[in-house]
Amino acid sequence: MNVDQGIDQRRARRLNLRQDQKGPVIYWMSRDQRFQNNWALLFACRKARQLQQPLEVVFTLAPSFLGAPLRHYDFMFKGLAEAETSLRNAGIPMTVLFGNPEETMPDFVQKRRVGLVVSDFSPLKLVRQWKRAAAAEAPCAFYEVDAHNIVPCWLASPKQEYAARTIRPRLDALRRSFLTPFPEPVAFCQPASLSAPPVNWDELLSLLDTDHSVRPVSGITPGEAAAEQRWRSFLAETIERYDDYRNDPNAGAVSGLSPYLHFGQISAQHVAFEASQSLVSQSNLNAFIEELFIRRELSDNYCFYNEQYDTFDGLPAWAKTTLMEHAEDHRDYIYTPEQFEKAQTHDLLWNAAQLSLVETGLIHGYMRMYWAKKILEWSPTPMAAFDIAVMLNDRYALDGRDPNGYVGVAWSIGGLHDRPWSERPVYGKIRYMNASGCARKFDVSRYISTMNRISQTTLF
Ligand code: FO1
Repeated sequence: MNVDQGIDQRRARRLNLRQDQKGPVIYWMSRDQRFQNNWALLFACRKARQLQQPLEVVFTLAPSFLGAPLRHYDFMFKGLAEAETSLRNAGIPMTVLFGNPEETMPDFVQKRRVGLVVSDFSPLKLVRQWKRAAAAEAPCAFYEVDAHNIVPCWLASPKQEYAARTIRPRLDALRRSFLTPFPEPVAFCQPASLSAPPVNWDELLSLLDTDHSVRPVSGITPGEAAAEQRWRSFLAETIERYDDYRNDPNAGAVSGLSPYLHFGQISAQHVAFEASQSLVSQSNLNAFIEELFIRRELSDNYCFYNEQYDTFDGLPAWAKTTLMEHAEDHRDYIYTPEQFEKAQTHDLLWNAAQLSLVETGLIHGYMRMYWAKKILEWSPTPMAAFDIAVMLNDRYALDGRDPNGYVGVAWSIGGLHDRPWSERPVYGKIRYMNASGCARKFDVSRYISTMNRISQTTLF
């Protein structure tokens, strides 16, 4: 295993076959928007030291991104501003390029005579297209470093995995060599010229083509420091209740890290490593690592190997077959996307889940499954259900537009990574959930009144 200064070389792969050139080293930050515990930044820094070149960070801001509304840019920009400050304090300037990344990045590489580019890793096809175009045009070397997963996605498996049980042995086999602490961010390479003024985030916000009707959320503080704070309090006060209470949305027993993980404001590896070194009981550690490591990396695996991850067509064949066999079944209720969006169904529990999405940008993991399955039950077709669930999740959930979100919808509506269950109307053999099932697990009326109270407060 070739570990060079604490960085396992298997974390990086080449996106073109050109050599490193003489010129500044660029970390093209996209998914992992943080200073600490960032393999892509550490790899770029080591390269800069080797080549005796300055290191710069570039963020390419697209005019729009899969329909992301103001809520997400507000959260992301506050996190990026914090990362910019941390980088500046380490002598590393950060530049934001506004426009289509397929054009702005190649243009930057040319103009600045860049020596080599290091990008982080996202399996989303839009981001992969940006990098494919930029790497093809770049006259210099282009590396991709998976700073998001503990085991680099392309190493975990060479193909789409069927379920957690098939990827788990592969991830477990590599866990020992990849679930490590991070090398200290030693004094970063020679400070570059920090003459550039700080990024004007407010001006950038005004340039975006984004829907301002989905307002910023108030209940969660963005950024790397707040993410770490959230993690520390979860580890100190809550993780011991995780296994027993994680499916109870009233219990507040989940980490609340998913928006921070989505924007890369905290490292999953850092969280998993600290958890495994802590005194937490084995059952709680196993349950937490299953979600944070196995399930999350299974989601990246799905999106990486299945380009139809965001559509009904990407679903397993058995699931599409059974859902289509029941596509004509009678539906007791049918709602339009607007009725779903405005939480105007007959089901108070479902409406409460939708209200939590709209008002807080968060929905409890167990409730997201119930929420998506009822969209299947009350939509005219399974294809429509899939699209409505993805649209609402991406529009309101802070962790939307994320592999975890696409896989969550595909699991709930399309049996992805699940198995066939006993056949029933509309669902076919897709696993069924209902309100009485929820009532067996938690106090439904308490959840409903909590969410209604939240929506009252934020409405006025
Ligand atoms: N990443 C970028 O590199 N540029 C963007 O303009 C950008 C916008 C954006 C908006 C909403 C959102 O949820 C994520 C966004 N990302 C952006 C983050 C990044 O692309 C993430 O890697 C993926 O969303 C998740 O893999």
